[in-house]
Amino acid sequence: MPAPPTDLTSFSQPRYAEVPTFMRTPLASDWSSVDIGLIGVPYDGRVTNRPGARHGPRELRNMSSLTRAIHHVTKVNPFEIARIADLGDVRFQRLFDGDGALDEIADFYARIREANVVPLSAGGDHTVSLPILRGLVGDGEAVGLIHVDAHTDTWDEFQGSKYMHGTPFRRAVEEGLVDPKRTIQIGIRGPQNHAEGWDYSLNSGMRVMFMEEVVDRGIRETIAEARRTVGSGRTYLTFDIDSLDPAFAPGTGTPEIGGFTTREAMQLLRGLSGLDFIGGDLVEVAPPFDVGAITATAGAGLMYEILCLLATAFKARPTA
Ligand SMILES: [Mn+2]
Repeated sequence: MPAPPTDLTSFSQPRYAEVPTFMRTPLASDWSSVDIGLIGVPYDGRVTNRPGARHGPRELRNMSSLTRAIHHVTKVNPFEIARIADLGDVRFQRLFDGDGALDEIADFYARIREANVVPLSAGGDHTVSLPILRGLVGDGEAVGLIHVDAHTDTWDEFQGSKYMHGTPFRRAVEEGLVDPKRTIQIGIRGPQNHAEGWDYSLNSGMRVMFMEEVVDRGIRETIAEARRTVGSGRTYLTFDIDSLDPAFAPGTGTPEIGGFTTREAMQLLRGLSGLDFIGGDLVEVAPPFDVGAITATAGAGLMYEILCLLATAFKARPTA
């Protein structure tokens, strides 16, 4: 019997073959030989509208089988720069136990930080970014944040809960994980029933670029504004797939018309190269509402763009 292939990044087997890990990277249980970890966070217990993002990681893994190595614009090959592996999913044992699932996510990412692994995560609903930041930042200095989304996700609460997918970045500021003055929210749009999310973002010092400003000034100036806002310090990147227009990402819980094209999103992400990213996530892909894997295909492609950013930042670090 032939031995199973151990080096799928060399594309030794057709891309539709074998078990679909993220981007066909090896599945690693030993994190000591991993620089960048691809991680699934299959949790969607805190959504206000359509659930389904719990199925995001599996479908993103599937569509990411199409990933190739060398970026066609920057010529960056993240797989040459860093040791990249699929670390599997965050495991849950307290899924229905209060905030147990969020604690389990935070514990997982605290171990990721201890292991010196740079995480690229696939949600899950946007709630998961809060426990990811808790684990990753811990008691350390607040990080900068680039947040691409249709919504600010800075509500105070919903139905009496402080922890749901409309609140993570308000909590992250309150908990000292994120520096609001080094935070930019890009692509915000759509009506709200209360202005409190927008108000909180602006009053806390975040730079909020509503979609109209992005359209008026263009992607290049949006990039410049993002780079200016976060500066040279440690920064986290969070990308909500509902920042894309529903034409490009129908499979999501809270679709909002008037969003980015996939090409604009790629250009935007590419323009952030060279910033000191400590990790990133792509959230809110909900396969039950997807059509012909449009959303998962976009999500997998954007994860590759983010991977290139993380690998470039990793390479620039003195410890790399
Ligand atoms: Mn969001």
